[in-house]
Amino acid sequence: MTFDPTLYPHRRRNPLTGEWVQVSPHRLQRPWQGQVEDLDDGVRPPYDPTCYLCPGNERAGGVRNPEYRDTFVFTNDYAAVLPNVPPVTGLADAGPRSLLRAQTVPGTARVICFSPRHDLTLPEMDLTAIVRVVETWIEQTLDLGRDYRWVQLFENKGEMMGCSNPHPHGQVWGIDTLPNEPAKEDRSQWEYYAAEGRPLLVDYAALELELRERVVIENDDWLVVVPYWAVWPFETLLLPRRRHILRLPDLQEGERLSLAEILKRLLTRYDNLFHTSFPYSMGWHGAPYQPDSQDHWQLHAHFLPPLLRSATIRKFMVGYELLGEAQRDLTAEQAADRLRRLSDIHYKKLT
Ligand code: H2U
Ligand code: ZN
Repeated sequence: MTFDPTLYPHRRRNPLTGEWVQVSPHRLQRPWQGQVEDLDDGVRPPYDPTCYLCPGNERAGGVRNPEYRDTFVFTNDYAAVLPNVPPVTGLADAGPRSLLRAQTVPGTARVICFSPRHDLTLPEMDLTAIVRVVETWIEQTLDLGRDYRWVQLFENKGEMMGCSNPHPHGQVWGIDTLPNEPAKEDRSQWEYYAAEGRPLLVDYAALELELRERVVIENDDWLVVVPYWAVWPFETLLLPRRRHILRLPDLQEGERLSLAEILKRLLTRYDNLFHTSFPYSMGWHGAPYQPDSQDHWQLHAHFLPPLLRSATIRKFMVGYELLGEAQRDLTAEQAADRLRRLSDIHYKKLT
């Protein structure tokens, strides 16, 4: 027997987190009689008088949105983190009481409306409008990076991902500590940099460009791959193609434009995969704002979509995933191949 990754179960290691994922490609043929998600692909109006994100409408708490024309950012009316909180008291350094450990983390949570249009999503917006979203991400990173160590930009898209409103929007949180995922990535990138003298993700991008087994799309500045260690069926990683870039504000003007271009192409392919407005959580990871050198970091974005086989069948993270480790059926190479074969023209434009 010789090892064939498309036939035999195996584990792959995520070098960014140190975690392993179980890959079980032989399971792909199993029948599905479980949950089928409802489709939420109804046509929406460009303006919805009941939407709390549309221009001119009133939000919970009574504040009225301005008549904004491109992007609009406001402090979350139900912010999960707050700038001023008293320190936790009554902590013990040792003994059983030290098992009850807590910390206060000052933070700010904001909502970013991507467009005044209630009926659009990022892939359906034109390039100029997507560049404006990129610029807003940059402005927010600069602004919150002055006060906080970590700036987390993210978007939850689709009801399946718990998104509360179809109006195109994302969020940004500034917090004063590294959350779990960036903390793992910080450590792994630091260890690799210490051992190899080059940033982990700079080397990884070069390797994927050489192997070409998991590349989905690329342009002059950016690369999208299904990472070797992907957990979600159609998970992707968006990386600078060659240049070492610490954070979004370090992008040159041309890179902002090419970023908008590759985002539009990637998200269009996602929509085209199952002819649906593709749900996902996405987010940016860049170097933390801390005084010491952050050269081990490389800017990147994760796209984590739940869908597995159709617009209505999702991957569940349950059982073994929750209690053992993450598991997938389709290999990263097979997923990249599916995404690579799709068109850059949105399916809604073809009919
Ligand atoms: P989602 O990205 O998960 O859809 O969250 C949207 C946020 O919008 C959510 O965190 C906030 C919610 O607290 N929100 C407001 O700030 N004001 C409102 O009037 C309603 C929702
Ligand atoms: Zn709206």
